[in-house]
Amino acid sequence: MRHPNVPESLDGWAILHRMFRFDRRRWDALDAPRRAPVEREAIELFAQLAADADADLALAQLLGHKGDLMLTHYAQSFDALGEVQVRVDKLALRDYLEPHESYVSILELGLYEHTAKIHAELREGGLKPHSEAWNDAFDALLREAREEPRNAARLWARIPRRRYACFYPMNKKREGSDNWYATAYAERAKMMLEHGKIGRSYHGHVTQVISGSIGFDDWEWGVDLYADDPLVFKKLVYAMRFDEASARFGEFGRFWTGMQFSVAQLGVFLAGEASPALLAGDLAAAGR
Ligand code: 76R
Repeated sequence: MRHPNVPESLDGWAILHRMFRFDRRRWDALDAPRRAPVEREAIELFAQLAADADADLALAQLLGHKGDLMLTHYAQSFDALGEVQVRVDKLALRDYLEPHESYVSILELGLYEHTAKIHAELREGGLKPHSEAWNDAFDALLREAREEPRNAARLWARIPRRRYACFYPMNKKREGSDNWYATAYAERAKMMLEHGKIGRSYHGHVTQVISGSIGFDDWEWGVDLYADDPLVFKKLVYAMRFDEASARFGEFGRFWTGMQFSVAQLGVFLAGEASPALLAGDLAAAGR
């Protein structure tokens, strides 16, 4: 199970992003008494998911033609995500929401340094690599890391309630001398350390959620960024382009950018007469 080239990770929420097109013309053509129950039913489900201790849901109005509404779902397992997907699909509102894109991933905390340290400790402890005792010791150390309160809090953190959201998938390149997967562990670990340093200089200004999607979806990672000012995305992502891990190895998919809003504001989004807001209650619940 433990491959010497693979950095261990701690894994948390199963995540599903869904980007929909909203058929505003058809919605607008409905008269108010027909819109009301459709809206009420959707708000009820969304509010329930957003309040669930074992799940979370966030809504964002997307900018541009790549979709109008993004749902971000967190659940405890793929099975639970499947249930949530179907519950959303059974909403009457789905007659007006056309699926356009989606992304499946699992929240991860990368453990490059930790894994290297564990390797060294185990070697010093005289354990034979890949022996049963070696694997057991590895499991124990990872269990410890998982239970560390700071890590546990991040693995199961709620979706950050900050006004602006940006999502994009990415790969690490596999081309000639720029092949991430043919690069020595120690060198990758050094680049990730450097990456973390650049990232940390944005601490507080941005909340990033990295999720792994190798084996699940078309790209290798999903990157979610949340901030109170969209300019932070531009500055951070630009700075990261100079980081070796991105400059040499980063390959990016499409970017989705938009404004998060509260479930209670769904009616405002559907009516399209004002900008749906992220309400003070949601900001307070997220400790902001
Ligand atoms: O989790 C941590 O805070 C520890 C350090 C850290 C890891 C392990 C970290 C910190 N990241 C890690 C892993 Mn990151 N990150 C990205 C992108 O646009 C680009 O060029 C890349 C997209 C951004 C903007 C970003 C921001 N990070 C990863 C991984 C997994 C790679 C692997 O395992 O090989 C990817 C794909 C990735 C991509 N990163 C940070 C940030 C920020 C802002 C931080 C600091 C967080 C903070 O301390 O507040």
